[in-house]
Amino acid sequence: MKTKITKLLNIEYPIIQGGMAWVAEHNLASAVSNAGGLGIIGAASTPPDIVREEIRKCRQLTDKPFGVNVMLLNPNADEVAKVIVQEGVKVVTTGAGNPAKYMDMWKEAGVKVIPVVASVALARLMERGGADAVIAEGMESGGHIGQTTTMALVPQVSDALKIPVIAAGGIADGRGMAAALMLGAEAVQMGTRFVACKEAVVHENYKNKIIKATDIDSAVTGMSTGHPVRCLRNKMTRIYLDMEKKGADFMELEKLTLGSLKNAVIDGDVTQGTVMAGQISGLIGEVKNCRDIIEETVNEAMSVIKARGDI
Ligand code: TUI
Repeated sequence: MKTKITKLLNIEYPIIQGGMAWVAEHNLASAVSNAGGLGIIGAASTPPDIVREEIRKCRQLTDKPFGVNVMLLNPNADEVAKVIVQEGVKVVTTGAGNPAKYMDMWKEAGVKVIPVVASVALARLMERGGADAVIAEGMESGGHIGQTTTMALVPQVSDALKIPVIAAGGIADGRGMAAALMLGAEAVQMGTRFVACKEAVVHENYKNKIIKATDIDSAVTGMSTGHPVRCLRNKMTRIYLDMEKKGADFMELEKLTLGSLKNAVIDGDVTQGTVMAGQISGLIGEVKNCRDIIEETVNEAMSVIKARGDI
């Protein structure tokens, strides 16, 4: 399966792994890259020196291309942006903001820049600023989200841009991948699917919560604060949504989730912790290894595209 994205990134399959906070470390990123996709180290709020170590450890485990995701709400983002250049990382994805101020530095260093966008307006701005591709992420995704669905966002961003578009949000198998390609995408990014994978260094309670989830088990917290975050329903989301309904202020709500993603991912507290995951969790029924996820997704995408061609 060759697309503009496999050529741009020099990868075998047009599948990119989401840069999930606490989850996307060197073991997962190298496993995805070794299986022919693009693995991503999620810098999230990791200290810059640890990001540097993660990059070096990833390099020891793979000689294939991999990238780093910069979460732009992170106060350390300026330093992480420089570490990427210093370490010679070839691909960067960004999330939760506008990466314009880093664009010149990255382009001069020959880094391929792929911002996550949740609107056509930001996608256009990124293309004008020199982005090599964009990831159009729908609100089906886990974690920090925009307001538009993948189904509506991807064709509108594809029409608006000349650079390739990668679809994200609600994709976990070959049918989702095929649909994304039909909407104009040249690749897909999957997050939740790679959380429930063997190589992800994630507490088994977290993986099991995804495996057991149904279609209606996610909720969006933080609509009132301007930081909407999709996660699986639990005691934390019930209390959070109740407090939001009663008009709790931002700082009060923040206290409830301080350190709560780490508590869920590392310590396995999936009751009071934050279990970020997308709406597609209900489709994920088994923990699989990265290679099987990638190969099954690509094979299924190709076979459904062929089968539907006969309609
Ligand atoms: O970034 C993500 N997903 C994330 S980041 C994250 S870490 C976090 N932890 C606790 C609370 C909040 C965040 C967890 N999940 N996805 C990429 C993404 N970017 N989705 C949506 C956007 C986005 C939204 C608006 C990008 C840009 C934007 O507008 C920026 C602007 O300034 O115009």
